[in-house]
This record gives sequence, structure tokens and C-alpha cells, in this order.
Amino acid sequence: MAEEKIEKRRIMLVGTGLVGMSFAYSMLHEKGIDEMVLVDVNHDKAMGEAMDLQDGMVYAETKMKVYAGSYEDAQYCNVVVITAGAAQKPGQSRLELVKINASITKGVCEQLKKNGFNGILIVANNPVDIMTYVAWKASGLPKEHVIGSGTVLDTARLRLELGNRLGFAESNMHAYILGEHGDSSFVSWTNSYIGCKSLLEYLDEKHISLMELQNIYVDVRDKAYKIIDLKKATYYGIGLALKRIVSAVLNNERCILPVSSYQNGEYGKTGYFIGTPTVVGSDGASQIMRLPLTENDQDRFNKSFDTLEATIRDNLG
Ligand code: 6V0
Repeated sequence: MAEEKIEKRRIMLVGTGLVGMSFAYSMLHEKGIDEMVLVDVNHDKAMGEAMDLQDGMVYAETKMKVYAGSYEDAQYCNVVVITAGAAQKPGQSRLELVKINASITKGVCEQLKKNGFNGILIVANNPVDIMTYVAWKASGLPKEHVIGSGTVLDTARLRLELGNRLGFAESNMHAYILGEHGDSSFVSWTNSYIGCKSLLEYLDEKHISLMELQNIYVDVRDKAYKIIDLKKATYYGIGLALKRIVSAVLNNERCILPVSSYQNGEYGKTGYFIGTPTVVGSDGASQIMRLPLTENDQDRFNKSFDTLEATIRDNLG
């Protein structure tokens, strides 16, 4: 990133709906950001949201300028987060949103490109792995500079559930949901740890059945459907997951997050984006961590990747 941009840190949010505003609200507690620009096809909505957030600034832990802007502001931004688009309705899968959201994502990214955006682009609209690919193509940015929220939210759900059921702090549950942010995701249990102890060894010692892990995975995978049935949308969890990714970029944390990153063959596949443990810092998604997968898990990864590839081929040509 250019030095003058680092001196004044600006972020842009495109899409001031439930997910976008949960993210924007959580950013009021993030130190070191000078400006947050809100953009929405409904400019009045962006203006109203900006005014509402400004009121909270008096009591927030940090100071930043929040305003409704336009794509022209993108040239001065370090990070743009896209949460624009249609959300799942009860019973609808994420993949069913592909056509409508691809057209929105493409339009947004063409505007970013036209206005000289040259920072890190973070994509959250669904189906997020495919939208990340669409955003990469339309934005003209290097592939490392385009990051999907991937399975960062799913992984948070997994760590929480594992911690609760096994009786440990979720911060000590080192396990990732991998693959599509959606129904074909999976957990590599052989690469899962409690602190630095193998999760499978622990279960063996405690005589806990492996079926318990499958139950945990199914509960985690279906949690979004349950929340949508109950309250029509999910947004607080993803809002904070997006804050986690943006902080990693702005603070050059180089932390490992299961974002949707461009595959260069680390898991045997190339050409598209999918959730894999990735180093995230100011240079974007700089390195994918290769985990040794069992044959079964490799099959699951291949199926998940192939599902995304086929959805892109069938719907987006
Ligand atoms: P929402 O509350 O309907 O908000 C969408 C916003 O996008 C609205 O304010 C629209 O006006 C705006 N918008 C629509 N088209 C455009 C456009 N062309 N340009 C600019 N703004 C536009 O939806 P919600 O916030 O609930 O969901 C947003 C997206 O996030 C959906 O695709 C969800 O499926 C997705 N989610 C992703 C998650 C993840 O883990 N990645 C989790 C939850 C939801």
C-alpha cells in the first residue's frame, strides 16, 4: 500500500444492509482508522446509517469520520468491504443467489476499478467464494489482494461449539472449517488441536465417540439455516468476522484465517477461490498454509471445489 494511504487509514463499505452495518458498527471499536465511507445503491440509506453511527462516535472507544460517499472515494481507501446484494431467504441455499449477486458484485468492482481503487478488497456477499472470484475478475486487482470471508464465520461457530461441548476456552480450539462457505464445507479433524494437543488423541483418552464430532459439524453447518428460520437473517457474527479480517490487513497481523483465497495448487486445485487457512496481512492473502489431508478429506475438498467450479461454469459462463 502507498505510504500516504497508511498515514491516513480509510475504509469503504459497499452495501449498508444488515451485514454491512453490523460490520460498520463493530469498526467503531477499532482504533487507528481515520475515515469510514459508506456506499449503497440506496444513497439515502447510506446517509441515514452514517448519521446514526456518527451519534455513537461520542461514546465510542475511537474517533473516526463516518460519511456516505461514492465510488470516487475508493481511490483513497486502503480497504473496501463488499456486503451488497441479496441475502438467503428461509430454505434457500447460498448457491441459489449466484446470478443476482454476481451481477451486483461485477457492477461494484467495475466502479472500484474505474475510480482507481488499489487496496485490499474484502468480499462477503454470497455465495462468497464465487463472488470473490467475480470480484477478482472485475476489479483487475492482483489475486492476493482479493479476499473472501470464506469460512471465517463457520470456523468461529465450530470453535465455539467445540469449546462449549468439550469444556475448553474457544480460543484454545484450533480447528478449521475448510472448503466452500456452504453445504459442501468440511472439518479436517486430523489437523485439529486443543491448545497443542491433538483433538483426536484427547477424544480417545476420554472415550468420547467420534460421532460427537460429526454431530458438532452438522450443528455448525446448519446454524445459519436455523438463525434464518428464527430471525430471517444472520449478521452480527459475520460483522465481527469481517472486522477480524480487516484488522488483520490494516495492522499487518500476518495471522492465519480460513479466508477464501485464490488456489495455486496448494490443495491440488487451481483457478478459483475457496476457504483454506491463509496468512492475512497488509499484502492481502499472501500465503496458503498447506495441511496434510487424509484421503477422505482430500475427496471432500475436491468435491467442494468442484461444486464451486461447476456453479460458476453453469451460471456465469
Ligand atoms: P441486506 O440487509 O438486504 O443488505 C444489502 C444491501 O446491499 C442493501 O442496503 C442494498 O441497498 C445494497 N445493495 C444492493 N445492490 C447494491 C448495489 N448494486 N450497489 C450497492 N449496494 C447495493 O442484506 P444482508 O446485509 O443481510 O446480506 C448481504 C450479503 O451478505 C448477502 O449476500 C448475504 O447472503 C451475505 N452474507 C454473508 C455471510 C458470510 O459469512 N459471508 C453471512 C451472512 C450473510
